[in-house]
Order: sequence, then structure tokens, then C-alpha cells
Amino acid sequence: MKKSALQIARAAYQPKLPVTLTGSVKAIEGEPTQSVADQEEIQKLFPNTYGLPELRFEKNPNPIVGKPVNVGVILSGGQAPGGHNVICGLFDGIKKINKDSRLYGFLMGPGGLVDHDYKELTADIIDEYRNTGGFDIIGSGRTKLEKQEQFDKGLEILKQLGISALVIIGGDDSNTNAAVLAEYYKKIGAGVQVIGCPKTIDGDLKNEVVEASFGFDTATKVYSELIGNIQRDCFSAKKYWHFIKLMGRSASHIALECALQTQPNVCIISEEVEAKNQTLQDVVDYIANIVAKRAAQGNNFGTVLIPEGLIEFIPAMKNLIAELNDLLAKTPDFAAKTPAEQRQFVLGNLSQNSATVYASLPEGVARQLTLDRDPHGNVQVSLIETEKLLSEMVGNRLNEMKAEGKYVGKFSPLHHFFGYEGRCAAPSNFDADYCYALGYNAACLINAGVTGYISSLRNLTKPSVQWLAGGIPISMMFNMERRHGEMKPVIQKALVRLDGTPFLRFAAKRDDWALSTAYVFPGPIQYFGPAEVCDQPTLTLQYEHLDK
Ligand code: FBP
Repeated sequence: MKKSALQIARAAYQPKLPVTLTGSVKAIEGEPTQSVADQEEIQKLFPNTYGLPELRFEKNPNPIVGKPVNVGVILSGGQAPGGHNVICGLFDGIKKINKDSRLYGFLMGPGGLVDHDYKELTADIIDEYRNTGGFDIIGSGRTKLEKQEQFDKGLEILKQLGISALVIIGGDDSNTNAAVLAEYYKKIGAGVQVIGCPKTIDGDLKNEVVEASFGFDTATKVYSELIGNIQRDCFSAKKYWHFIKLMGRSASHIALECALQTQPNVCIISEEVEAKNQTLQDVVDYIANIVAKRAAQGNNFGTVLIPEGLIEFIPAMKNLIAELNDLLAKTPDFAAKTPAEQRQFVLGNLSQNSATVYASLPEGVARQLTLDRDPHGNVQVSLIETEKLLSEMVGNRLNEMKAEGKYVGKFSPLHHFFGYEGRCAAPSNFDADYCYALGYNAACLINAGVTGYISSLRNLTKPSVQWLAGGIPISMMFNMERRHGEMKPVIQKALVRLDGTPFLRFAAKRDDWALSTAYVFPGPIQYFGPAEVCDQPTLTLQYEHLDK
């Protein structure tokens, strides 16, 4: 495959490991741990892997060559910049332990383990992928590893290939499943260690012990570059309002980080909307008032950032969606009705409140809510074009305000959705170093003989050589939550904290940004050049460190 000049130059970049991981490494055990909540129940579910100590790595003054180890690796879920470097770091780490170690990649996600679909990752393959974006080295998938039959089927191929450790690179659900698999293999004496690595652009796999998931840094920098470019265009032409939806499934970390970096006129934070029990109309009124105030200053342009998951955080919309899910599940002939009959049927069968909300939606969106359903019968909210929904409703509100004499201006909205543009970007220096170190550190955890741990690096606002390396028992991050009607042990998803410094800094500035046009233009990610341009971690990470 032809390579770009940047790809060629980037291939030569050697990620910087924490000093403790250079050379031989020894593991120091901390105190036994506990899960963040529901300790008794979780201990019962994980009798073999609960309560393990945190591990910290230090330089070993007496180097020893370890035994060769065969390791399997899986990429799970959505792409995130730096995944290839986790695999490269893991490869280099196990080769450092013993040059005869081997690495096998399971193809297209966890399904590859169950279906025995794999390839050996040799040095020539690995070298092609150093510091590149994407997950294409082995592909990724969303099959959930959660059933005993899958674990047993996977064990067959692990045994066949002599694999004694499996590294699962994934988000909160995949790491939860990694812990369940670790417990099962330990219980049956399978002789296979399972280690997790924290991945997701959404930034929602973080807590007291995991400072950040990889990919968030690069993805938010790509989106911020694009938002900055749009803002410069918008400031030049002075004629459009840009409604920009940003990926992130449910949490608003991506939208918040991009707002901190680019200072848009409006950014909606779903967690705040929910906490204030706001309606869709409240959100619309908030935006329309800013549009009107800017118009009064002669500024008929602006930018609005909208988190992908907003709809689910609006309490009245959440109720409406839940009612629609039930109603449509009970109405098998719904699809056979005409659009007009469907609308009548829905309006006639919802509760009073939900019917009012449904009737207030633009017809196209109302219809989307009754059409796109996933295999579990739920509305696929991420397919709903929230950016169009909001701009249409803002337009309607502005017309009312015009009639009331409260708005004079011109409102021309444009729409964007940024998500896939950032998930496979070439990793920033932060993500290149972080991912490589996570993989290398996972090899050290394998060498330490542990299972059910997540690879952990802390002190991430410092230069990478000063990062603290170690391992965290995954069960330490567990609490019990209801999933598909059953109580399950899961890693708590991190939502935006309204009392955290990233949100508070944004909230203190947003009124000023709304009216004063204080846009910042971050420009493209730089890989070579001064550290203040190339090596800055996200503002979210920097501000969160102020809270520690
Ligand atoms: P992960 O949580 O698996 O990392 O995926 C994150 C994400 O990019 C979300 O931001 C987005 O909602 C979703 O994946 C899109 O899923 P898909 O890749 O299946 O279209």
C-alpha cells in the first residue's frame, strides 16, 4: 500500500516509555482492594479474582530473562486512535521478556476468539502499523464475550496455540467481560491470564484509578480542529449558524473537551440537561435566545455543539422513548399502517405527557422515533439527527419571537456530525506514547503472572517518561447495575461531573463565549515541533488533575 509522507516519517517515531518500564521491571504489591460499591455481592461473583492488590512497577536492578510466552490480543468495539500502538507495545514487551515469545491477533473482535479466526503478528507485520491510526491490523467487532460456551470455545483455540495470556483492548463493557473471563479461566484452572486495556474515544472509561481511555485525546483534537475551521469560516462569512453533533454515545466528555478547546457560542451538556430536568423546549429556548441576542448585535452567525446522546438525557424524551418501545413491541402490524395512521395511532396510545412531547416534535423526527429500532426493539437514538431537530425547533421558536417583536435577524442553519472523522486518525504524540506504554505495560502484567487486571498508567499530565506504571484489578471498578432486566457487575460508566473542574471552567465562561465571539482555532494535530504544540494532553485531563 502506498504510504503518505507523514506515515513514513511517523513510522520512525519511537514512543517514549515511562522510565520504570525501560529495562527489567519488578512488580510491587499494594494493599488488597475492594470494589467501589456492592462489595459483598461482587466478592461472591468473583471468588478467585476479587480483592487482589494494586500493582506498581519499578525498575529491577537484577534483570532476569523470562520464559517465552504466547499471547493473544483482541480489539473490541469502536475504533480509537492508538489501538495499533497498544499491539506494537505488547509485541515489543513480550519480546523483551523473551525473544521467542509470540503474539496472535484474533480477527474482527471477540468473535475471532470464539470462531477461531486469528493470525500470528510477526515483526514485519507489526512494523507496518507503528504509530498509525485505525484497527485494521486485526479488525474489531462488537460481539460480547459473556457466555460460558464462548469462553470454552475460545479456550480450545488458546490451548491449541499454546496461548497463556489474552489481552482485551476495549471499553467499559469489554473490560467488564475481560474480568468475567479471567474469573472463569482461573476457576477452571485453564492457565490463561486475561488483561484489559482502556480504550474508547468517548472518554467514559475513567475513574479514581484509570485516568483516561486512549483515543479521546486524538479524536477530540481532530474534532476541535474541524470546529475551529468552521468557526473561522463562520466568522469570515458571518451568515450561518452551524449545528455540530459530536460522537460520544451517552456521556458529553467529547463535546465538553471540544468546547473548552474552541470556545463556541453554545455547547449543550447532556448531564446538565438531565440534572436540571430540562425539556427539549428549554434547550431550544436557550439556543434561540442566544441567536436573538447575537442578531441584536448584528451577528447572524454562530456555532452550537451538541453531544450525540442528548435525547436520552432529556427526561421527557426518555419517557416518550420508553413508551414508544413498549407500544411498538405490542403492535406487530405497526409497519403496515400508513404514516398518517401511524401518527394517529401513536398519539392515541401514549400517555398525555408523552403525546404532547411527541406532537411538539418536527414530523420527520417524530417518525424517526417510530422507525429505527435495534435488535432489542429499542429506538436507535444515535441515528436521530439531533442537530437538525434542534435547528428546526430553534427556527420555529425564532419565528414566534419575530412575531412577538423579540427577534430581528436572519437564521440560516447548517448541519454537521463529527465522529468517524476522528476515530482512526494517526494518534497524537500523547496517544502514541500512552497506547504503546499501555501495551508494553500489559506485557509486564503478563510477566508478573496476574489475571483480571487492567493495564494502568497514571500521572498522565506529566511527560510520559514520568508516568507511573502498574495494574489495577478490574473488579475494583465494579458496582452492580440493572442491565437488560438483570443485576450485573459492571464498570461504572463515567459521565461528565457537574462539580468537576472541566465543567465548572466551561460554565464560568459560556455566557461570555455566547455573545462575544471568542473562538479559538486549535489547528491540526502536530506530531513534530515544540512540546507546547505537540505534547499537550486534553484540557479535560489537565483540569481533572486539579481536582485530585
Ligand atoms: P466504543 O465505546 O466501543 O469505543 O465506541 C464508541 C463509539 O465511537 C461511540 O462514540 C459511537 O456512538 C459508537 O461507537 C458508534 O458505533 P459504530 O462504530 O458501531 O457505528
